[in-house]
Amino acid sequence: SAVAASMAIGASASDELIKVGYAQVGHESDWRTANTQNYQDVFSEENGYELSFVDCDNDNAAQIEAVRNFINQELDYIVIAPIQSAGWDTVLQEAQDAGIPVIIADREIEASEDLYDAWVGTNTTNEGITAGNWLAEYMDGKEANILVIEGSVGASAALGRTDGFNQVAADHDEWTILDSQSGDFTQDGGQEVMESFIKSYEGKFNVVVCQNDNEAYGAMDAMDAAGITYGVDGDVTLISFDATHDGLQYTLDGKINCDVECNPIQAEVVAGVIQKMEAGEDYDKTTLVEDSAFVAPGIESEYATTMTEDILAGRAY
Ligand code: GZL
Repeated sequence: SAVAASMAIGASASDELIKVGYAQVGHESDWRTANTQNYQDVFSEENGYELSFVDCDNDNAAQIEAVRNFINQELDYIVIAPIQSAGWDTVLQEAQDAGIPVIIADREIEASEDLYDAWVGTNTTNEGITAGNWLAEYMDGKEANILVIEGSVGASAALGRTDGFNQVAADHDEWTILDSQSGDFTQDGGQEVMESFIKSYEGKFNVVVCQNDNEAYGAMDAMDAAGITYGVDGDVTLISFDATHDGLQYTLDGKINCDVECNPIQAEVVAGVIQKMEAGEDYDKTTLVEDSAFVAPGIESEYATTMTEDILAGRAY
């Protein structure tokens, strides 16, 4: 069941503290670690919050259970970063019946908008489109035989990136997507899928798309072990998502050709919505957290910024 690290921060006079529950996806990636740290920094006692944080360990049933527990604890607000897009209607109705506002964060859900009060996150379909547009610019009409390591099955971040990239691929007859499998947004998953891809497609692929940086690290290990070169000086063009610190270091080093950003620093925005709810003020139902993209030195692009040491030094995560 869930790693219920219920860290109720703020013991003193907790009735003055705003009680917020955060049902977090898990601890699958560097992105997730940065997102968790951001929430723990923002929803601190000195900022007036008592945070109940549950790491749901990428387990959908456990996440639903965590939300039910927040309802039973009669928290003031519930924030959910949904592992899966589907299956939320029932527990969201329970939260609504209990009069507890719900903010969906990071990823999207398929439930009716009436069942939650606000959404804060990124547009992962646009991230997929950015990756596709960059590849089209970079390949400049050359043939691309593409392998895709997808994120967690059923996660909107994976569904969106796949959908966006495929929208662009549909315009390129010279592209073939040889295979597409889930690496579950983890480094081990990326390595296992890449090892399997190499067995089936060695010598037949020249592009690998990893739907997050940790999968890319695993894919790089697998390609290293097989003597396959990648990056700006390699045989394989490597695209990743998240633009975490290590991902951008690899991009700066030319090992990752293009890293599409997905910003995990979202807690301030969520706190802003909660403060407006507290004050009875109007708030935005939807807040999009902006993304960009980065490419290796030597690559000029209309869709991405060329990495420099200064950019890396200035990154928040
Ligand atoms: C994206 C986020 C994804 C990251 C992965 O918004 O949900 O989940 O891309 C993380 O690193 O696992």
